[in-house]
Order: sequence, then C-alpha cells, then structure tokens
Amino acid sequence: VQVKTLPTKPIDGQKTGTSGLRKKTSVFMGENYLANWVQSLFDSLGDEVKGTSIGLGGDGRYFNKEAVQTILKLAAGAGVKKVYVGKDAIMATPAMSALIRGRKLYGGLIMSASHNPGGPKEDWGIKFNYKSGEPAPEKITDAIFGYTTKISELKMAEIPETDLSKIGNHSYGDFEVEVIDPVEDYLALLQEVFDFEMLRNFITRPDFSLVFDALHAVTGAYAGPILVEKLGAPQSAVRNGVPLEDFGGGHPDPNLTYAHDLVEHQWGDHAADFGAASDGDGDRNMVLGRAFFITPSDSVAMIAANAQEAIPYFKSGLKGVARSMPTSGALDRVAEKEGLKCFEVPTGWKFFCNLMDADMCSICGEESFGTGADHVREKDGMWAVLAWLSILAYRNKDIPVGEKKVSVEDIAMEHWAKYGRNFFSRYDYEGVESEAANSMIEHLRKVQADSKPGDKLGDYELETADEFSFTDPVDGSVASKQGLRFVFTDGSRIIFRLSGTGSSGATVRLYIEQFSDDTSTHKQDAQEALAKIIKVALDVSQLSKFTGREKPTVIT
Ligand code: VG1
Ligand code: CO
Repeated sequence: VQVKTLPTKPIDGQKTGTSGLRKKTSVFMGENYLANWVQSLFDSLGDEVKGTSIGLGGDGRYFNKEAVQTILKLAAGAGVKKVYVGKDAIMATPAMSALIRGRKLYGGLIMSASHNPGGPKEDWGIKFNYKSGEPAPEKITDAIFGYTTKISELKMAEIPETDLSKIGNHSYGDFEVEVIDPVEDYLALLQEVFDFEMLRNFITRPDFSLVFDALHAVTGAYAGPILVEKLGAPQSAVRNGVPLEDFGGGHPDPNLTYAHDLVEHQWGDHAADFGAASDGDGDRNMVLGRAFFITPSDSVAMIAANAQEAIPYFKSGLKGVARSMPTSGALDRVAEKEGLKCFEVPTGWKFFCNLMDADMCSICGEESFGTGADHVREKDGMWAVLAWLSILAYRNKDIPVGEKKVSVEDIAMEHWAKYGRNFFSRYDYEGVESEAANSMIEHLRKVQADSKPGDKLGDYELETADEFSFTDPVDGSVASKQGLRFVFTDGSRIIFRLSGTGSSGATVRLYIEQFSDDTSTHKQDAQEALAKIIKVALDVSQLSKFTGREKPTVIT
C-alpha cells in the first residue's frame, strides 16, 4: 500500500487511566486527536508490530465506525499485515481478549469508554490489549504517552473505506482486513468453559425464569446468540438488547442506580429467578435474584467457592484467586478455608494478568462489577452470568420441576453461614472538582501519616493506615499510590481513592467493609449494617467540607 506522511503536533493530556484513554467524544473527534494516540501506540510498538495481525472492534458507541477507518489506515501505515474487525465495528472487551488468544494475534484495539455514556456529547475511549489478551501493562501505556508528547507525523496508508456491515475479506495490496462475526470465537471459548447442556436443561425448565439487560450496549449482540439461540432462553428474557450508539441515552453501567429498569423488574411482581446486566463493553456484570442483590465482592467469592463443582473448566480445582485492594475480603475467606492462595492487587484488571499468565490465579474479581477467570485476560460479564447460571443449574439438577428450587438468595445465605459475611458498600461522588478531590486526598494522607495503631476513630480501633502500594510477584514492577486505607482491629476497612476512568473532573470513591460471622445479622441491609462505619469515613475525610457534597451520586 501507498503510505502518506502527514505532519501533526503533540496534543496535551493523552495519558491513559485505569483502562485506556477516555475523553469527551468531541475531543476525540478533534483534528488528529485519535490519530495521534494510535500513531503513538504503533510508534511505541516499533518494528515488533510489523507483519503481524491484530484485532479491532468496540462497544457500538457513537464514532466507533468512523474511528475504525482511521485506525485501519494507521495500522497499514505501521506495517501491520492484517486486521480482524468485528462486524459493524462490534467486539466486546472479553471477546477481543478471546480473539487475541484464540487466533494468536499480536494484540487488539477496543474502542470503548466502557460504562461511561456515549454519543456526541458524551464519552469515547480506546484501549490496547496485548499478546495474551491482557490490557496493555503500564510499561506500554507509559511508552505511548511518551510518544504522544513528541509526535510529529502520521503515517496513513491510502486505502478505501472498508464496508463493516458484511462479513468478508478485503485486500489492499499487501494489507488485509477481515470483517468477522464478533460472537463466534468467544462463544466457542465459553462452550469449552461451561457445560452448555446442563445450562440449557436448566434454563429451559418451565419453573425457571431469567432476565438479562444489555442496557442497549455491546452484550445486546451476544445475548441473542448465546442465551437465546444456544441456551434456549425466550427472546423476552433479553431486555434492551439492541446495541445503540448512545445506549438509548442511558448510562451503560450495571449497578443498582443505572440499571434501574432491571432493578425495578427484579423488585416487582414479575421478578425472574435470576436477573443480570452488563456494561457498555461487556466486561462488567450485575447479578440479582428475586429482590436480592449480590454485591460483586461476594459474587467472586461465591463463584470461587462453587466453581469446581459447577463449571467443567475448573474441575481440577483453582490455581489461586485474586481481588483488587478495595474489593472486600469475602474472597480471602473462601481461599483460607479451601487452602487457596489469594492475591491483592491495585484497581484495574491489568494487575491480574501476570498472575494468570504465571498460572497463579484462576478466578479474580473487583468490587466494581468485574468478575472473570483465566480463560481470557479481561473481566467477563457473560462469563459471570453463565457462572452463576451454572451454580444454579448444578444446585437444582436433582430438584424436580415444580418443587422449591435453590435460589440466588439461598446460595448467598448458605455462603455467609459458612464463611461469614463481609458487608460492603461503595459510595461514588461523581463530577467533583479535581482540586477539591485532590485536597481531600492530601488531607487524608496527612491523617494517615499521623495515625498509629490503637488510635480510635469513632468506636473503631485502628490497626493500620497506609497508602496501598503493590509489587507484582511475577515481574517485580511496582504500582504506588493506589488508594488510602484505614484498617481496624475487627477487620473493617475504609478506603479512599480517585477514579482513573473519568473523562473530566474527578470521582471520589469511598469503599467500606465490615465483617460479621453472626448469622443473625446476615439478612441485614448493607447500608444499615455499615451506617456507623460510613459515618466514621465521612468524618475522617471531611468529605462534605472538601467536596461540598452531602450525598454520593451512586451507592453500590
Ligand atoms: C473503575 C473501577 C475498576 C475497573 C475500571 C475499568 O476504575 O473502579 O475496578 O477496573 O473502572 O472498568 P476507576 O479508576 O474509575 O475506579 V471498565 O468496565 O470501565 O473498563
Ligand atoms: Co467495561
């Protein structure tokens, strides 16, 4: 192909956060904004990327289809041999991870701002996943950022627009584009992980019902082929199942606030036995029973506790488990009882991936509705849904139709009776002024530095206070300043950190956890159980004084 060299200039602020680069769509649509970042990515990969094949796709949001054409020109310009693009530019994040691994690709680009709203006035984003399907490690994202600050030219191949609406091959000289079905490889992998026959038998029972809310995001493209066609769920089980460029005006974030339709349904008269939702790019999940919420920190623990029995992929046991630091210790309790290693990493899926590559961890999770396993190197919403359905199917396989089944709530209550319950909640304060948020964190740093074991915060006695820092046990890399935490002698914790996925302003996250092994408390509402310690957290941080906020935007 003919490659044209175009002059460009560095643009400020192209630093990736927790998961890729996210900005307002209009920013990305500005002159060379996207091209500069993608060129910097290819520059940082250098000769290594020449002659390789990569994947490309996204969550269906506004501007993705246009962005594909720019990225293809730059890929060809960088000497990439072939790009596999999802039809209609669709590819869920875990599906991209599966594609990279399954087809041994060099890497893949995912166009998504995940759970952030989409549209011309909302957010856009892009992330790069590397060879084993994992989100680019900081070594790569730092290098990309370095290049964005000194970029001077774009190398764009002169190729025509590729029709993304049809599956098929396109050759432009020595550069190839193949438009592929975004579901096929991923579904094939899920069929290796789960017992689809057991799932189908269970899902088609006349006394079982399920609803899945795709929130008009990418899993709309997956729920039909997987849940309906393969597993026999009725079409009506899939809600908001058509991916839309603006997610129907909604916030494609599967939590109790933004997935309000589903929540209403599950707390209403026609609730299904099982309810679930996924986010913009299909890596998050929310699991509900009838009027019952499984907090993600519990979800990963409950899946880990049941995986060996219910999921063929884990039939010879788990290699280990891992959670992000703010995620509750429910998983640690399972690990301890079952004799498994449990790792604690910073927030962000990339920190799990070395552990998985080194066969040290099979299942991992984050409190932020991310759950997954080492079949891919991303959190995986549909995997979590099928994991829960597998547990239900397994537990109900000998219960005749019409008799009382084991419910989501039963599984949770039994789990807590056995391992104790880690009450957990997260308060998000979105759209806070950056300066105010930073001052609050500075204040907390001081409080932390001045505290010592035995100090009293309210009724709680401090065991340690620190700023979380992580040394990767596999490659020794260090990530510091990953959240301020106050741990009390009874095991309760309060944690503060700032979000790294916003597109403007700051989001303060406050995480609260408290353990109870007294079964008589286990039915309590988390907000009630945590009321006292939440007050301590708000007092110690002086959050309302710094941010002017009396209430969080989102509580999960
Ligand atoms: C948030 C979550 C984190 C998650 C990340 C990406 O990051 O807290 O656990 O890995 O989003 O998820 P932050 O820095 O905003 O707290 V996704 O589904 O938005 O790619
Ligand atoms: Co996501």
